[in-house]
Amino acid sequence: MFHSMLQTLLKGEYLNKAKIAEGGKKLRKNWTATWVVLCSNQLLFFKESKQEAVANLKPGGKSDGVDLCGAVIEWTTEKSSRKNVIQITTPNGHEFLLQADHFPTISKWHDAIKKTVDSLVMF
Ligand code: I3P
Repeated sequence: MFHSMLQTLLKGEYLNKAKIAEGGKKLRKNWTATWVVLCSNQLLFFKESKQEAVANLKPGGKSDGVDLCGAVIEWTTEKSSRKNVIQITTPNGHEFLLQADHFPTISKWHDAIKKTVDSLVMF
């Protein structure tokens, strides 16, 4: 992925992430602490430290991400026994859960991602 033209909307932070479906197919849940960065139209996930993540934002850098265009973001109490869980569902059937023990942290990410998704609807 080429990230250099993307504007970073919300700087990185460690959140717990679990991908629970890919292409509509349910996956075994595996929570991992992931460095998450919100850009203009996508959410980027990094397994490494903050510094490596920043280095990887350069062209040719490696990351995993989710295109937020057409995505749905919602709070969920059904998909996990954990508290403070948000779910992101993409039009191609990928489902991710993001969670943080600190409610204001995840709430901030929910609001920022929702704002981004809403802004992309116009394009
Ligand atoms: C899962 C693990 C997850 C749990 C999930 C379990 O077991 O305990 O933490 O999700 O619950 O299946 P395993 O490690 O054996 O795969 P939560 O922590 O989000 O509840 P689930 O099957 O109800 O999703």
